[in-house]
Amino acid sequence: MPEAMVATRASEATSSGNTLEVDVAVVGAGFAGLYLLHRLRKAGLTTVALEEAGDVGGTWYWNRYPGARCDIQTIDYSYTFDSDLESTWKWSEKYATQPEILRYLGFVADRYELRRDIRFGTKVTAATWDEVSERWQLTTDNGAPVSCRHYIMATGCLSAPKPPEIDGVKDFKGEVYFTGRWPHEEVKLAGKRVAVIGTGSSGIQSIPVIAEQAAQLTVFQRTPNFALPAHNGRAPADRVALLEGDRAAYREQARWSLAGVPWPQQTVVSWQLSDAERRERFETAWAAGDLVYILTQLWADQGVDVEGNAILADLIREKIRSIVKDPETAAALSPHDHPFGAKRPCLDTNYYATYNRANVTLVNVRQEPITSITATGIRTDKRTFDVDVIVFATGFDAMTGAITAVHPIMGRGGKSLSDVWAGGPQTYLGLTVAGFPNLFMITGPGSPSVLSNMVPSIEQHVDWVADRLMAMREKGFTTIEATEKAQAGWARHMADCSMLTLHRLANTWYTGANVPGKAHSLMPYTGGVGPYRSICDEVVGHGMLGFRLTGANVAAQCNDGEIVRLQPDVRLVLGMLAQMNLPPIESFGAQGARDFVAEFNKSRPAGRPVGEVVDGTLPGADGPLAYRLYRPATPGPHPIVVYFHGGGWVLGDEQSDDPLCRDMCRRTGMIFVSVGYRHAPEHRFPTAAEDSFAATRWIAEHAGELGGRPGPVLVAGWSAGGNIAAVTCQLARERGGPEIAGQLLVCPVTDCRFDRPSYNDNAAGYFLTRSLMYWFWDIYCSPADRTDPRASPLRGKLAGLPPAFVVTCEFDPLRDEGIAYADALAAAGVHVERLQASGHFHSSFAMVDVVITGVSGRARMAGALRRFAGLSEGIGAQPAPDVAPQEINAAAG
Ligand code: N01
Repeated sequence: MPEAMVATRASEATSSGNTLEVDVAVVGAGFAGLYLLHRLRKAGLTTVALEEAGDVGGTWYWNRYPGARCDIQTIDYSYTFDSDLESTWKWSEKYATQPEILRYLGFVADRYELRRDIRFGTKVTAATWDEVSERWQLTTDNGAPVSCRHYIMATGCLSAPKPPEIDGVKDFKGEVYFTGRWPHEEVKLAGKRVAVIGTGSSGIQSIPVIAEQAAQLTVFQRTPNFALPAHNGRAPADRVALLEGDRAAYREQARWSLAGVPWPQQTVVSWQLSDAERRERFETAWAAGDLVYILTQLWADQGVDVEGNAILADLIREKIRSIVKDPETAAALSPHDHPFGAKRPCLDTNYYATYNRANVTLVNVRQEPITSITATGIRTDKRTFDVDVIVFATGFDAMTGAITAVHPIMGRGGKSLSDVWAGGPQTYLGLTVAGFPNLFMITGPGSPSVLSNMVPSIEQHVDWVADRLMAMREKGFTTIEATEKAQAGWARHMADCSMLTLHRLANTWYTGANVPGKAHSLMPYTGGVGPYRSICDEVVGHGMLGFRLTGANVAAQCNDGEIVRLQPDVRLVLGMLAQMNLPPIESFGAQGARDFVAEFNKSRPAGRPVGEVVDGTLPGADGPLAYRLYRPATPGPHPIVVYFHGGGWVLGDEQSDDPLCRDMCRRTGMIFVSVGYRHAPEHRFPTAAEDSFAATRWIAEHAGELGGRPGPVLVAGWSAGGNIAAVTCQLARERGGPEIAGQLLVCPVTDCRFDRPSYNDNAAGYFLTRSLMYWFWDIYCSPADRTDPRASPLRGKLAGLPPAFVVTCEFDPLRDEGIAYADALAAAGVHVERLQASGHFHSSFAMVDVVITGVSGRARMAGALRRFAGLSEGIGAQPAPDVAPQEINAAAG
């Protein structure tokens, strides 16, 4: 049916006594509520929307403050479900004003005749799940109660204004306005003394406009925010051309992008660019006036790494200083307490320049706290400001407030949603909550919502929910409810995702920190719009994984489980590898596999800068061996870590784990010397082990010449390199040195047995396969030699070995032999520390800057190496700059 024809469908709600009976009740008539009404009507479900406001618009109905605009380009901030609608409506500006967006939503409501199913001026006062009828019973403050099979909160994320939390508001005799509840009639500010409290998006948009009207404007700022010039005007020709060139492709790209706007994934990292190149990229972004662009397109590490982020933050602060004439005011306006993007940045028109006006004063509330509001104005602990008008731009009880603050929602067993969420929101997919059957949320906590372009996210949610309701009806199911297990799995996945970005490092409304007493948790999903969409699709593909479905005349269905067990970035990497459909590495033969790996490594991000990289050769057991030395930028001499690369004794060389060696050199503040030991099949067992032992001895004896600290060395290795590191420790103990202070074994090969569960559980699909391991073993070592401790160190004598840090990954065939080695070392009295990395695969920690969630693990490895080296609190023992202290502690616990 053409979308426009849906309007003609009759709404067939029935009444039972005084109660309106519908299939679905929706709260809210903003972007989400309107599209829901349309989709559900199209599906033939009777629906009513209950809306507190007097008309459609949702957030755009209430937020009418001066200067209110959208800050995602409006061509992207539009419905996409009906191409006719898209071609009928033309936006007049790059960033539409609030009145224009409200007109658009009114136009949509008219076009699909949605108002006839909306009860305006109606607040739901309670929603209760009735176990007997399996329906939600709603009471309202206006009109008949409503009984519905499904209840959908389309209440938005930012619709419950936060109380100002400042004493004395009631005493103020002047005018008081809240940006989130701005009056519909004209507010006259001309000639008045106005105070604005708050410098988030609402404050930053309204301050320049208010400054032009008011006689005097005083801005009370608690936390400075990053703001970028919008450069509003007509929509940029290049974006419009892209959209109009292939509208369907443009929209589809947005749906699978990270932020819901079709920009490509940036791959160049900050340290690959010169200062001049970074500045040029920044100036382009500053001139573009596009939040999503600057947040995603400058360099790949800006949103995930504090150092990459700090470069950008410095450039923005430089801009602030160049615009604001008074240096003290410029300093007060410059944010230093959060990474750029971790708190919602703003888009402005003349915001910073406004502080050059003679009638504008900035009050830094951090230095001069507001103590009270009096009858005549605002008092700080230093001064009193008499004003005629106070504007509160103090924000919202975000995400959860929009749902729990609206009315009590009582689920199964009379449990209230507010109680269930007292410790922070728990959801499955951000769409549903265990214990609350047939309740859905659109853009709820746990969905990408506010970290995305809201409109495509809303469309995805609505489509997913509407499709589920239709599928349930077809199969005769009447209830749907998330399981506790699925919900707990989603919480874990959310926590994993929170490590991807820097949002966790700031106190913001994303984390609930803006509301006193609110539980602290990062509420929006940080894994991205496209990945989220694919997860929702997978839930369906796996037979509604994590949902229990029941119906009177059909057998109940519950495919319980967790939808994502991999770390989010591991999932992406493995998904990309699966799409490449590569032949098994072992099918290339040894040289072919080496060529393949060399080629593959070219596409990975470059390693980070260290103080110095030196290539050289050292005498091995049987001729010279190449090595690569990584020296920290800090003054030496540094302890030395002898490193052995991975590659199954067949592949790789002293340079092939370059990003990992650089990263660990930076984190530990130690020299890493990566040894180019010889490989099979040209040099089979025990060459790799003997070369590595000889190299370690030589490095220990020549530590001073290498610029290292004389004395014991440490060893480290990944995969087969972990095997070699473990063997080197055993040989050093047996052969009278060198002295080794500690060993770091990352996913090591420790034994020639293949019957441990991880060899079966993770036999295929996680890059390192069982058959590839068989191949490596066959090339390296004859079956007769495999039980030699130089091949299987688990079979060696373990007492008296240096302290060890053993890393194992959940989705690795080698997981259990690594754990077995750690167990055996501990049983032999060796000091052992472990990291059993859940959701990670064999290559997680080696894929530096691709698997971002490996950061905290590498920080722990570095901390262990420093301790083993006897170093006092230092780089590694302190939280790495990109890991919050509580995460280190949690990980260590
Ligand atoms: O709210 P906010 P907002 N004393 O929470 C300060 C979206 N939006 O309405 O940072 C003194 O960001 C508070 O200080 P601090 C957008 O997603 C979009 O501006 O908590 N100050 C902060 O400065 C945005 O992020 C558009 O220390 C107090 C400010 O008030 C979200 O809505 C436009 C205080 C609140 O900032 C919320 O924005 C507008 C107190 N007691 C909004 N309490 C678009 O353009 C709070 N503050 C699409």
